[in-house]
Amino acid sequence: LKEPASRTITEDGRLMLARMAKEGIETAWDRYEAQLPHCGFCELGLSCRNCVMGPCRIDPFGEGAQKGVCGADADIIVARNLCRMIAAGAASHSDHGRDLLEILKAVSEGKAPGYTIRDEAKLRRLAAELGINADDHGDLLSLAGAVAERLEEDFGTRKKAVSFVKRVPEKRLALWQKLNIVPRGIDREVVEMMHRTHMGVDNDWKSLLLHGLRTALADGWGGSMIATEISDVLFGVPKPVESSVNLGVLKKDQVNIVLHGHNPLVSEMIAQASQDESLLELARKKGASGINLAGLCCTGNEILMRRGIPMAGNHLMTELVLATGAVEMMIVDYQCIMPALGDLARCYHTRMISTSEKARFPHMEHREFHPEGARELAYQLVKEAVENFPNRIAERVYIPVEPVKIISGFSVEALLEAMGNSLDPLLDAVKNGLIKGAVGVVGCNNPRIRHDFGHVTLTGRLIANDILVVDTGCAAVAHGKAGLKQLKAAEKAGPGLRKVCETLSIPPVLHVGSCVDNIRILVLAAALANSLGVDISDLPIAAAAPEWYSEKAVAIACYAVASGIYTVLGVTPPIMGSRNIVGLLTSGLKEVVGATFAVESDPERAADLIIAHVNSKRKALGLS
Ligand code: SF4
Ligand code: WCC
Ligand code: FE2
Repeated sequence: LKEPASRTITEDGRLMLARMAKEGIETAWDRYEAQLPHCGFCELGLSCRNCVMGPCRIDPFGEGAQKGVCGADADIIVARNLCRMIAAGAASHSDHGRDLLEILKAVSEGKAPGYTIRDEAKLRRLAAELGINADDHGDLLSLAGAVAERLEEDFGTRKKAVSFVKRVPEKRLALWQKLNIVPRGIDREVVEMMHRTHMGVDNDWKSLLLHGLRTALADGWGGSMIATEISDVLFGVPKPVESSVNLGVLKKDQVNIVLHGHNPLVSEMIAQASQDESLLELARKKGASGINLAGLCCTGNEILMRRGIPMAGNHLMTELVLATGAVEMMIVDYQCIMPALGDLARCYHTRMISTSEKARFPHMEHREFHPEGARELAYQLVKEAVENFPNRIAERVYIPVEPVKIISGFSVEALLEAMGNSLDPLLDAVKNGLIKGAVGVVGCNNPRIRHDFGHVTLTGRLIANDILVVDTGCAAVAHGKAGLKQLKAAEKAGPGLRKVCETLSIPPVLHVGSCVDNIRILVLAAALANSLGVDISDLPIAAAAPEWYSEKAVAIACYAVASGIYTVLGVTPPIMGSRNIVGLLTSGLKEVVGATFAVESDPERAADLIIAHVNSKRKALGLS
């Protein structure tokens, strides 16, 4: 029985793990340990199963086989494997973006009752940016249809570049043009990557990796950007909002519905239904004092950012939430939903509902959402959750902590508004050294790293050194639980950052959203670079993913670096089998795209790397 404190730094996590161990309920940590030791070939990226002449493995010690059956060496195999991870990550974010466009299209055709254009101003800004003349469209719905169609074209093969490369600073775009890595079509780059990595196609590790960057850029400046922008149109641009986080957001006396996954399409409908007076009345009849929604992972981030719906936890907390015994229903869409959840829920009264045509899970009930019937289905599901309340076994309910308060909702638009609709206050603070720089701390949890330790330690060090932190995804939840998203967290910041936070009434760690919302950081970085007339790689900024696990995180890290942002990974990607590739990614890329990766599992040392990087960029800009 592993000591819970060695697995997580969080109080709710520790208490719940202890309880689950006592009840003999298995978690991701237990399954992780059952997998040890990991396969060394796979960890180094040296195994290939791209065809059935293999699988093949390269001996890292140089004694056994140095080539696969086809003749691929370590460099080719490592590059192909990494590139396929990028393609899968880019595909995931981008397919999520496409689903939003389909809803926007359905709204414009009147085929999605319940959904609407909640942010007309943003739709009009986007239309203008895309060169769509609003005067050609009599009404808003027709304009929405035109925007959806224009962005749907970004997925195809007929364009020279995806629409949002317009936002890329001039120098950066010129660099991409020179390298021939301007993303053309989102699907095109992903498909081309699958093609190139087939046996007998691209066997130059450098050319593979360059297309890897292009594929990642098709995500960052394509699919993810579409996902965020269209979510803002459909559900509103986030504004600062107060909420709370950790297992304590579940309520003993209410019907608890937990929303997990990534796409706000389902959760927004559930949020509407949960306010229905007849359902609230039904809840009271069943003995509950209300209907309480809570989020997990990025679906949680989406509804937290826009509606202030509390957040129950991040990736490694998703099983632990069920073990509270207080969840009437968990509704999932897709991505980062462990297939273990359905089985675990069978120990409790919890109903588990999957909703996406493309995502099914063992021991879940499949209730598919489509735009036409989404509102009715949401109503029905909330009703069934309420009806499940009397089945809760009161003696098994365990909600071990009180929630922690947070402030969320810092879209770029909201940040600008807080600064009087100008970037100047931020630029001035950077110039006069009150703020040394800014870092995006993002990404997942991973049982290889003590849960939330990487995020909280790194971020604590950064803000203490007057570096503003913006966060997304599961990192944001970790920071929230650690109290870093409150105004009083400014006390933990260095004197300069503290002053800025107090002047603007913002916390030192700003929540900018879900994982697709990492593009908000790109948009902000591009705007800062443009107003200084420099490239993104000249800014005193960086990114870090201290506890990443997913293919999506690889795509994000690659588009960050290709956009000129130095990125520190806390978990080693499977590339160590190729000295050439490690060299390129951690140093050679500097000459190519003006930024590199670093791998550092110790968050204290990661902080040192980032602080040194920020200071060197300041010096180059002539700032002290
Ligand atoms: Fe082996 Fe080459 Fe086939 Fe990979 S592609 S499994 S290295 S033969
Ligand atoms: Ni984004 Fe990582 Fe969380 Fe999943 S929800 S676990 S990709 S950070
Ligand atoms: Fe996510």
